[in-house]
Parts: sequence; structure tokens; C-alpha cells
Amino acid sequence: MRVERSLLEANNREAARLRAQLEEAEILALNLVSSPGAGKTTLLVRTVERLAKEIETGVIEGDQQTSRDADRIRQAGANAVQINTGKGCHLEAPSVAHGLAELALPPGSVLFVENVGNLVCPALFDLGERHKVVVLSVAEGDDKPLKYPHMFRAADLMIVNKIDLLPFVDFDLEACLENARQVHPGIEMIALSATTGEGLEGWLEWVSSARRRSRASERSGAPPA
Ligand SMILES: Nc1nc2c(ncn2[C@@H]2O[C@H](COP(=O)(O)OP(=O)(O)OP(=O)(O)O)[C@@H](O)[C@H]2O)c(=O)[nH]1
Ligand SMILES: [Mg+2]
Repeated sequence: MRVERSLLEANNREAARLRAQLEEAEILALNLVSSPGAGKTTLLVRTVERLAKEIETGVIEGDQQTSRDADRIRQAGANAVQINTGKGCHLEAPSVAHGLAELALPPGSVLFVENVGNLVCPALFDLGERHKVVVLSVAEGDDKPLKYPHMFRAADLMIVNKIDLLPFVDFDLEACLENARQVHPGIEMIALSATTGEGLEGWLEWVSSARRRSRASERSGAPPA
């Protein structure tokens, strides 16, 4: 228990340092979390392709093994660093700091961190991000916010992905939002299909507006929204 606490404290210290560094460098960092296979990489591939003309992006990919996800992002034309956690079930702030140094992103860019697929541990670890974004796919069930409340409490935005599958599964979008708001009243929701592109615009606008807000607060020295 004491070991766990000191691990978390060390992580949080590094995350605070990293957050200050990101703010100074005017980089918006978003930490994408989900259970395995909810569609994080598919969404990121689409996102970096679509943002390419207006915003520089970089991606840190966290997986236990393989560089498959970083390869997918590079094929989409963005810079990516793969971090393999081995037996680890989440990314920690020092690895993200190394990844950020390798990406060497310019001011005004967006850093996407794709965490290891897991709805439990990544909720505990601050990576210096401005927002955690939780991705839930419709095949997983609309009760997940109630069953994994820590993750949905930690996230500012819930993306409900794979809405192209809604006709085939028992998933109620309104019930899902209600469940999420029970554990986190302020959480926002965007429903989309990373495969067909339906609903993608709402997500792209959310990213652009988070970037504008973060740059404005950095200039004014105000605390993050
Ligand atoms: N039908 C449908 N399939 C999707 C959608 N988004 C992703 N998928 C599929 O879901 C599977 C998993 O997608 P990934 O993008 O690899 O999911 P991930 O969250 O990155 O997975 P991990 O990194 O392993 O946690 C793939 O077969 C995708 O093609 C979607 O919107 N609709
Ligand atoms: Mg992935």
C-alpha cells in the first residue's frame, strides 16, 4: 500500500512538471483511454489525417507489446512514438515526458496520448494532460460508466464510438449519458463512428476548441479550464 502510494506520488510530481512544460510550450495534450479495442487508434488515424492541414499533431502510443498502433499513425502521416509497457497496464508520466522529447512538437500543436487499453488503472495516473477523453464503444454496453466510475469521473469527454453498430446491439445512448452524468455531472458526450466518419466533425471541433481555450489561458496565465 505504501509502495503504491509513493509510486503514485512520484508519478504525480512528474505529471505536474510535464503539465507546466506543455503549457510553456503551448501544446495541448489529450489522454485517450478505453477498454481494449474501443477504437482509439482508428479514431486517431482519422483525426490526424483530418487535422493535418491546420494543426500539427503528434501521438504517443502506449501498448503492452508491438508497435502496430504507432505504425498505423505514421502511415496516416503523423509523428508517433511507441511505448511498450510490458506487464504494465497503464502509461506513466516519465514515459510520456520521453515521448514528448522525441516528438519535438512546435508550439500550437496537439499531443494525443493513446493509453494502454484498460478502463481501470489509467484513471489513476496523471500524464500531465489537459483532458482525459474516454472512448466507449457501443458493443461494450451502456452501463460501463456505472461499473468503472473512476475512469468516467476522471474524463472530461466521453466518446461513444462505433455508432454504425447501433442497429445490431442493445445500447441506449441516452441511458449511457445519464449513467455517465450520475458519476460525473459535467462530462460531455460525442457519439460517432470512427469507421464511417459519422459524428467526426463534432470531435474535431471539440479538439480545436480545447486547443483555442488552452492557448488563451496560457497567454492570460489563468488556470486550465
Ligand atoms: N464497426 C466499427 N468498428 C470500429 C470502429 N472503430 C474501430 N473499429 C474496429 O474496432 C477494432 C479495434 O479498433 P482499434 O482502433 O484498434 O481499437 P483500440 O482502442 O486502439 O485498441 P487497443 O489499442 O488494442 O486498446 C478494429 O477492428 C477497428 O476496425 C467503428 O466506429 N465502427
Ligand atoms: Mg490502439
